[in-house]
This record gives sequence, C-alpha cells and structure tokens, in this order.
Amino acid sequence: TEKFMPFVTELDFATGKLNPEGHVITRNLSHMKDMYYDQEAVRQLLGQNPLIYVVYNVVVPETAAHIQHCVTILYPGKVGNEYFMTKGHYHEVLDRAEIYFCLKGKGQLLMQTQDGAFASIDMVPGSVAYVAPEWAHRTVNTGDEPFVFFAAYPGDAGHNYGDIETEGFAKLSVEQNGEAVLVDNPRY
Ligand code: M6P
Ligand code: ZN
Repeated sequence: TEKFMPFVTELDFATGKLNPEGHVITRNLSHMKDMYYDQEAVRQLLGQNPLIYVVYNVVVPETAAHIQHCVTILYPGKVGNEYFMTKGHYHEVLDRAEIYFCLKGKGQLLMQTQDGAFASIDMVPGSVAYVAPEWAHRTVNTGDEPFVFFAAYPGDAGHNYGDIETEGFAKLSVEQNGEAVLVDNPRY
C-alpha cells in the first residue's frame, strides 16, 4: 500500500485562516436558529442572517490512524442575551477525546455528559483544553473580537449533533450586566 505522505498547513495567527483552506464550513444564524433560547431575537436577526462561525478543516482520512485538525473562527455577537456559539456535538464514536488550543480572543468551552455532568472552561490565548472522552463540547465567544481556536481529535471520531439539536446544553452562556454568566437552560 502507498504511504500517506507528511504535509504542512500554514495557520495565519492574525486571522486564524489556514492555507490551504481545506474543507470550509460556514455557519450562519439560519443554520442553527432553533438552538438559541430567545426565538423573538432570532426572528429579528434572521433577515440579516449573521455569520456566526467558520471552520477550516485540514482534510485527512477519517480513520483511527489519523488525527483530524481544524481552526474555528467564532465571531463576536449575541442573539438576545445569549452569546454566539457553535452548535456543539458528542462524537459519533462517543469515547473519542479532543484538544482545543485558543489562539485569539476569549470564550468558554461548555461540556456535558449523557449522564448529566456539566463543566466549563474559560479560554484565552494559550489555553489548551482537554475535552475528555464522552463529553459533548460547544464553544461560546464571550468577547468582542473573533474567538479563534485550533482543535485536534481522532480521525474516526465523527460528529453527533442529534441530542444537542433538540435539547441544547444544560447551561446557556448569557450576558448579564456586562458579564458572561452561565444560567440553567429552561428547555433542557
Ligand atoms: C471545532 C471542532 C470541530 C467542529 C467545530 C465546530 O473546531 O470540534 O470538529 O466541527 O469546532 O463545532 P460544531 O461542529 O459543534 O459546530
Ligand atoms: Zn469534537
């Protein structure tokens, strides 16, 4: 069999973009409108349909031998009081872990398990967070500039959005008096 050849991707620290860009995923509000709590605020913003985040994925085979890696640029903003966030997911192969490395901006990494545990980690440039096996993960931009982080995870992990699309996370990250706070998600 042919050897898979080593290669490099350049990450621009100023913008977070990869070169080559790889597989690019863009998510606007319309792609995740049911995931925000304040549905009246969603309706008001949908005309404008803001870009919430972009993921640049280095393309490697989706097998356990490989390591998927990507950069996410999560833009600043809110839907009502709730900060812009990623959809969040469990891994399809549930016990696959992940590493998040914050390069720019600031945010929160929200995590939860199927048996009801919840955890959050504040991310600033230099924070290297370990998403342990079996924990769902979502990021939130709590700052006023793009929150940029690099992620790496086993090639066969996959993404399972199912549980999260319907119930969300146990906590919402909202602005209260200029501060980011976690409150119970009434829909959870
Ligand atoms: C990180 C990684 C990716 C993920 C992306 C966006 O970069 O965890 O695998 O796709 O965040 O998150 P989501 O897929 O939950 O929208
Ligand atoms: Zn993941």
